[in-house]
Amino acid sequence: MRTRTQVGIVGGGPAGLLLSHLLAIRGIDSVLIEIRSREYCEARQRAGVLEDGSVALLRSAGLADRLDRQGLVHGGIYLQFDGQRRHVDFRDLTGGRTVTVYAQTEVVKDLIARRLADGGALEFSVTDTEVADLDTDQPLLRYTDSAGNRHEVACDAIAGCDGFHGICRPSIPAGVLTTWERDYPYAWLGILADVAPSTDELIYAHHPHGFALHSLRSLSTSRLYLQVSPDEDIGEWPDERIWAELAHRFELPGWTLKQGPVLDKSITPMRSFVAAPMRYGRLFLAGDAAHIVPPTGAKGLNLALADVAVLASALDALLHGDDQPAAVYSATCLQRVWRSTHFSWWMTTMLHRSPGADQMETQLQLSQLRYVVSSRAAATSLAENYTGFPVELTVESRQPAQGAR
Ligand code: RFL
Ligand code: PHB
Repeated sequence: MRTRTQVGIVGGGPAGLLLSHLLAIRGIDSVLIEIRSREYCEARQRAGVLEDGSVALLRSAGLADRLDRQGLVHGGIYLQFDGQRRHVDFRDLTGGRTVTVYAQTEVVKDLIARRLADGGALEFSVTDTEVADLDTDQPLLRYTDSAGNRHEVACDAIAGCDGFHGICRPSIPAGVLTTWERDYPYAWLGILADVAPSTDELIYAHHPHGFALHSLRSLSTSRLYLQVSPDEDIGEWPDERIWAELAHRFELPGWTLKQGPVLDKSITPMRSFVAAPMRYGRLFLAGDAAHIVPPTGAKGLNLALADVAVLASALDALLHGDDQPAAVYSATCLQRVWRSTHFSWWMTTMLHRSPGADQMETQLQLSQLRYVVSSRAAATSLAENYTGFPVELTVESRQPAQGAR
């Protein structure tokens, strides 16, 4: 089956879904394809923290009704180390900036519901995705739908929003991309638990046994993480062992960790990765397809949303004959990407214990943590990076140009 659209979007994660909406409000057609089922995408446990700028972006795109009702605004985090738990007050340090705890699963549900309500073309459970003719004005997107029909969609541009393991980045000819990569010698074991959080704001804990994070999903659901080895067998971690280790790493006199049924359990490797440029011909990469950060800085989802805010404007201009914003798309995004890559690396290396770490490494980490909680300048730097930088969004809709469809 041969069809046509303006923008072919590969991947139905936050980047691809938001892009399809931002294009639609500009009057631009898209077809979005996703290898997983809708149910799988809506249940996949991932991020939980939205920067101020991401919330403003979703709000200005008309997507924040439920986020504004159910999101939990947090004005800081706790850093725990050396037997103390210290608050970093974002509001005070940044002139009122905050983050919002609202799960990626909820962002994805809101985006899918809105695209379907608006008649958007979303195809779940596709197979054999291919992109071709990327260096022409008419790149092709091919896939097989869930009923087994093969499709070829002629596009004006393709957005590769298919995550780190997708097919878009590998479709770029060898030699075009420069990549930078760092694997960390640890992973996170994450649980979702049916229990009220034991804290009012997130706790990032440095501990001789390794890092631990207490996050949350709602006032009745907690999300907790433990640093483990990258080759850890999850079978070795029955719920009781997880709770005991969490209680140990968060231990503080007069404070107890509430425990409850574990609803989900998984291990995530930690990696920093950047590929540049984020464009080849008429293929534009966005989100995890182009870059990965370790989750310690809570940046991955926010970067994905910021990329597509820039991309939507760039594609709008491109389809109306103005190449300039598309020409600077990659450079514009990479500034934010590298800032978040550095911040995530910094948070990660300050808080995790490297296997075989010596006393020198531990003392350097503890000195840095003491500095962050005692110097207003150092705390402000953490707060400014954590709450994030503004995302530019120009949602002026244009009339489709002659022949643009
Ligand atoms: P996604 O979400 O990976 O979506 C890509 C989609 O593409 C599909 N796909 C394909 N579709 C069609 N054809 C193909 N050939 C395809 N190949 C793949 C996939 O099925 C998938 O649906 O990428 P996107 O949209 O760029 O979004 C990125 C975010 O998901 C990611 O950066 C964050 O989850 C990272 N992250 C966090 N980010 C934050 O901003 N704050 C956090 O608090 C935070 N915590 C986390 C995190 C990631 C974690 N894990 C599991 C990696 C915590 C964890 C534990
Ligand atoms: C989460 O809630 O999943 C979460 C929060 C903060 C992080 C990473 C993950 O830094």
